[in-house]
Amino acid sequence: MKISHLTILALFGMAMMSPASAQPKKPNVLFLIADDLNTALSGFGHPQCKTPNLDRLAERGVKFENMHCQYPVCGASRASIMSGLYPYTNLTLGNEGTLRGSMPDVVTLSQTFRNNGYYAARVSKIYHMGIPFEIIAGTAERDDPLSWDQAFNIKAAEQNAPGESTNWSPKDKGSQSFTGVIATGGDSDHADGMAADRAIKILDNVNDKPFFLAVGFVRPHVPLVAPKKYFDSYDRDKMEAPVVPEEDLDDVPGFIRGYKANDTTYGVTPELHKGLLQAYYASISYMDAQVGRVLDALEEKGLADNTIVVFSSDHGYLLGHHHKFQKQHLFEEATRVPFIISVPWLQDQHGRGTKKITELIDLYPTLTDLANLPAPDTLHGTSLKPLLSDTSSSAWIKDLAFTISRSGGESIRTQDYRFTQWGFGEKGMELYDLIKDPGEFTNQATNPEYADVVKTLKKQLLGKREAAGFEKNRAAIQATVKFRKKK
Ligand SMILES: [Ca+2]
Repeated sequence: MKISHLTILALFGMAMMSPASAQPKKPNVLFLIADDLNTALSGFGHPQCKTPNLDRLAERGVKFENMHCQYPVCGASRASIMSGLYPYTNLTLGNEGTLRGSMPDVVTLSQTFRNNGYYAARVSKIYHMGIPFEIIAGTAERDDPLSWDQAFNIKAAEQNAPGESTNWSPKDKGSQSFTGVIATGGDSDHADGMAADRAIKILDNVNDKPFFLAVGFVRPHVPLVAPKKYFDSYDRDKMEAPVVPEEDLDDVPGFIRGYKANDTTYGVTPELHKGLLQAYYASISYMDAQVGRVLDALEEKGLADNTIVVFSSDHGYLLGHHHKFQKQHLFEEATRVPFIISVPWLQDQHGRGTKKITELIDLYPTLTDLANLPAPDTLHGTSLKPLLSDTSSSAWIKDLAFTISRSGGESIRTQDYRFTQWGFGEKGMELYDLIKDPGEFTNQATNPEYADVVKTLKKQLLGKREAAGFEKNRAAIQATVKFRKKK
């Protein structure tokens, strides 16, 4: 049969007109997660921190600007993401133990992909790893082997890397202090560069089998180690600390008031604060550059059009907000995380953001939905897919995010309020009116004008924790939660 020039031209024309990428039958997944990263991304409106590569990803994806973790500490949050379950059900309540140890039959996110013909691989920290110890040792003791076909640990010097080291929080002399290292050497001489190298090597070797590749970056978790050029991109003197009313903590329940407070735990002066922020942002920019290297590799290998890319963090982080630092708090800066999902064949909303309330447990059903895989019917989350096609979709009905923490802390975040209780309701409450007080500075829990709001939100919180598995597992939960000892 003779094919005419016209036919060829017509076929060529059709190929040119077809969308840049059609929905692949078995899309790949690249899941990137940073450690202890709050929403300090330039693409999320941060005025000082620079994240050009994540911003580039956001331009070809959707930003979730009201995404909250389920527990603002590494181990519990990661177990929640990977199981798709609230911590009250998966019983990973902190950094102790393993997900599989508390739920032997759990089918994790990547395990579902494995069970459906995917190659699943882990690079560095996906489940909890103690940082810096486990990077120095090259281990991942709380990993879940059933989640992966292959797993690669990273071994780096961390705070022992050569360079100029400073502890910006002199009252904390331990491994979780804000120690920054202006490191000598290049990207690949330190942990996140090594993780990117490994991820790129894996992408070099993927064959026809679809993949689920999870890459865990450990910055900006302390120690804040990054090559010098990333420190040089920030002028230390110009770093701006959060503006916090002096009396902010006066109305916080006494039970939790001093927890990780600057004056008792860190000793960060205004001058030291600038150095601390420079080190945190330098670590983010270093991590961001490694994300960029992996994204470039995806493009170069022709995999970008059929790979879903997700970027997030395990929880937020306080940097002097509320005169406190780090994690396990139940303020917005600790529960909220950056979240970007790029689906190449769903392009209409690319570059947009959504302020709809979403939770990290929504990731699991989203990815199985996008890949057309069967998900366990026990998952607690909801597929975000409607928001990927319409960022203001009325089909999205989730109206609160549920986050728990140490000391029986339980918090719900609605569009208008945050309501928190401590000691499972016995150690005080906080209510913040986010419309009038987005900084969460004035606790309205005992203000009579808000009595009805407290009543409604308390009822919602109790309903949510019941749905999350509280009553069923009450004894186990209360045994695991350590109350802060009164001094
Ligand atoms: Ca306050």
